[in-house]
Amino acid sequence: GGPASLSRFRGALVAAVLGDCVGGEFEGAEEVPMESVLQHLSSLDDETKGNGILEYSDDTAMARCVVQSLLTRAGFDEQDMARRFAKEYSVSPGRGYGSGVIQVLKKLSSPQLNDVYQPARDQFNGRGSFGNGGAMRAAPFALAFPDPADVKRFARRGAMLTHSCSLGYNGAVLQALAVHLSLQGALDLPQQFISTLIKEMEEVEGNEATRNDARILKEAEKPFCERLHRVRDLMDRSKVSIEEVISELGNGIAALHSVPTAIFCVLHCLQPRECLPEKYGGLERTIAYSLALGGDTDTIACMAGAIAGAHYGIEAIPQLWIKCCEGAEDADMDAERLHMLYHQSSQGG
Ligand code: R7I
Ligand code: MG
Ligand code: MG
Repeated sequence: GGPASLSRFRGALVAAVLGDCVGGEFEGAEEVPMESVLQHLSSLDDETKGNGILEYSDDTAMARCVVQSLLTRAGFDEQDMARRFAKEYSVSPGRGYGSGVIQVLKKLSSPQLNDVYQPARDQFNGRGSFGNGGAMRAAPFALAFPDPADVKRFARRGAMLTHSCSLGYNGAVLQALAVHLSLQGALDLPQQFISTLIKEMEEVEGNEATRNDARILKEAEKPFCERLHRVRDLMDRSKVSIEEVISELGNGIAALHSVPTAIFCVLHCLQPRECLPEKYGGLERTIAYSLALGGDTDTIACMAGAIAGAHYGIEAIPQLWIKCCEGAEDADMDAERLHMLYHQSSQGG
């Protein structure tokens, strides 16, 4: 479809859920042989085995809260979103939440709370979390707001409800921007895509809060920019091993070690790759490759899935994969509603 077509919205939201559900199998594994990945994925295609449904984790649980809040409030409402996070956690605490963020979610359910951003600020001795929990649920912001300034602003504030460290919330901004660009068809020109992201993040990271956090955590002055330059270097190389990707970009639970990695997975899988089956299309390649990196596989596949799904559209997603994943059909319906909200806002202003 063309820029911001319904197919792209559906692809983004559904593939994010798939990445989370199929990625859960390998979360935390240090080494994941491609053979195991392909075996896992082909078991989804086997209808005779197919009564097992793969459950979604916190990544999708929180993204669903973001979606429902944006739709119900027809825009960003931090009180409403915070309430939904807290409620979701209290109803289903067993979705695999990060060990730190649980404290925030418990505090957010207190009726005495008057600043919904305060619990996040109290994390990790007042520095806030740099985990990827803000980024893993950032895609819906790109599907609700056509103006990139809104995408950045609201993705940041939505992430800050749990992640007040700039290395956490700037990861959410980067992920939302990547989905935004992909939705416009920007992945047709991969070099320009990565340059645009670098340019955007130069501005996003050009402030005192970022410099301060980066200094304390001993990172480059603009940590995400530096990682995106590494992504660009890896893109330009004809052969890259999984080990190199992991050592250059990471596969961990920090936003800095997973959002640029997810972006790389999408870029690397735009073309057929030797290590991946020929019958796979780009979307399937992206998911499979993300899982083969090991580490935080559900989250990296979820984020890569959202970006890739916005590029390839819903038609690229195997029907049988959708059937196996909890919440995938819901995501498809939500995507349609977000598509309407997005196009309403682009008319209204
Ligand atoms: O970021 P968060 O919501 O976790 C998301 C991850 C995804 O992989 C999900 O799929 C799920 O598995 O969890 O949760 P946080 O608890 O805020 O951060 C995750 C972890 O990152 C923490 O439990 C810490 O181990 C680490 N971390 C930090 N460690 C030291 N100092 C995050 N921030 C800090 C920090 O400032
Ligand atoms: Mg998870
Ligand atoms: Mg994870």
